Amino acid sequence: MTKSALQIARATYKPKVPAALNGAVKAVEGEYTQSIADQEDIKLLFPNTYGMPIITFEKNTAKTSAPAINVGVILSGGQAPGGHNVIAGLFDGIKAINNASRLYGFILGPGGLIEHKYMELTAGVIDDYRNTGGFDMIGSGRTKLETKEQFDRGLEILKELGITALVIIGGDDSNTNACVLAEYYKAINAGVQVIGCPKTIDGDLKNGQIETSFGFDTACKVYSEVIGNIERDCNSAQKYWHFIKLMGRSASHIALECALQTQPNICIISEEVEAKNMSLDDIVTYIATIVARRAEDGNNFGTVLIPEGLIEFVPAMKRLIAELNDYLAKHDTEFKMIKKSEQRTYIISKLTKDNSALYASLPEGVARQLTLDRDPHGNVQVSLIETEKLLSEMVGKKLSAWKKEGRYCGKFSALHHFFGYEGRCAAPSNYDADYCYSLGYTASCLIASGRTGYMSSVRNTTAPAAKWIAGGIPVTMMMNMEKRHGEMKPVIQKALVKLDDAPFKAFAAKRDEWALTTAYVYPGPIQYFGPTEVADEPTKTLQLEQRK
Ligand code: FBP
Repeated sequence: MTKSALQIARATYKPKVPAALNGAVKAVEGEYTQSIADQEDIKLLFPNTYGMPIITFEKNTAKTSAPAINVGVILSGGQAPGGHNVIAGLFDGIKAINNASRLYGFILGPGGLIEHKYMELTAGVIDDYRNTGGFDMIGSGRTKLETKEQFDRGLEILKELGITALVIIGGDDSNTNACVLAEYYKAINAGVQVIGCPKTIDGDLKNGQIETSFGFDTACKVYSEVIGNIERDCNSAQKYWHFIKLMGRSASHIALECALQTQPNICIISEEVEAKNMSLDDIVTYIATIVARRAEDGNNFGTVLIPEGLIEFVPAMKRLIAELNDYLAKHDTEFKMIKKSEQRTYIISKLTKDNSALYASLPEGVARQLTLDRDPHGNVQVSLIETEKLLSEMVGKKLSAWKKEGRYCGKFSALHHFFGYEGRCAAPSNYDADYCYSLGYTASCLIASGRTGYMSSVRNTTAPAAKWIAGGIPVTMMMNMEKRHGEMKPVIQKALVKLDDAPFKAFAAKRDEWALTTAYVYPGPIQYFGPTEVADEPTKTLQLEQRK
């Protein structure tokens, strides 16, 4: 495999870890825990793994020895920078416990466990992937591990390979399922511990105990670099409005962090749109007003950041989508018989008054997407909707109307971008390389101390790495009951942007100024070497959240 000069240099990077992880550790038990809500229900569902204490690892001065262990590892869900370092940390950790320990990777996600597809991860394999982006060492997948049949089938291969601990690296759903698996294996005395690790670029797996999910730092830095480049281009030519959609599923953490890093003219935050009950027209008017005011100053250019999940947070759109889902589920055959050119008129005639009017106001392309692209559950795949084009088209229309009324006298020319996949497999920043390696190493410590149903946790990460705190959080502690597909289920609560938290407040305090002045910041590419303030800086989100 040919490697770039950076890859070769980067392979030698030794991730920084919490001081306690340099040598033998002891597990210190903290307070016994409760779930964040619905305690009685969750206790009933997790009789063997509920209420366990928080664990912190401290230096152990006593000499320790432990038998060799075989451990399995799974990468679950979307790629996030640093996954390979979690595996490297886990590998080094179990080897430090006993050099005869072995690590197996299940191929292409949880499906590999069910289908018994695996490979042994030896030092040779691991060394090739240290500090690299991607999940290609073993691949990832979105199969949900949730049924007893899957758990039993998985247990067959775990037994065959002598694996007594499984580490699942995933987001909120995968960690919820990891906890269900931990509970099940404990209940049947299977002799397999299950440990989770918080992964997702979306940044929505965080709470009082988990500071951030890995990958968020690198992905935001990659997007911010490119947004900064676009801003500079935009300010150089002064002729385009750039509409940039950013990945992140429902939550707007990525858009918010990128806004804090690059100071665009506009950034829409979905959670605020919902809280203020804003309509699509309100959002369009907000953007058009800023375009018009900048035009008055002779600035016919700008940048707009749009979170991927926005549409779902516009209450009126939510209602329209719900009615469309319902209607099309019941009248699918009839709808498919209608000529393409007449489908729009057909839908307009079938919806209730408000939804019909909203549907009629949507640009052709978006209206079609709302009726065509459905997932296996019959729902519109909102992430496929080109919100950036929808908004710019509607803003364009509004500005034309304002022009006729003499309220606007500028030029509006829009360009569109969607950044998502570009950042998910980037080589991890120093923060993610260190954080991920520490999470993996900590997972090995949790295994060695006999824990199951825990998520690996590394805290205090805005301090220098030596001061980071490694430990474990019982997954049940992060759970509450939520309705999923019509049924109440125990799940880890997804963290959306909170409007009363420091990151949003910092953005809200500045956005009017950024809208009218051109206050762009150009973060530049991620630096892997160099002064610590350049190479090791955590996200603005984390810094603001932890600034007491
Ligand atoms: P995870 O939540 O599994 O980490 O995935 C995050 C994500 O990148 C979202 O931001 C995005 O909406 C989704 O995955 C895209 O999914 P896919 O990789 O299946 O296209």
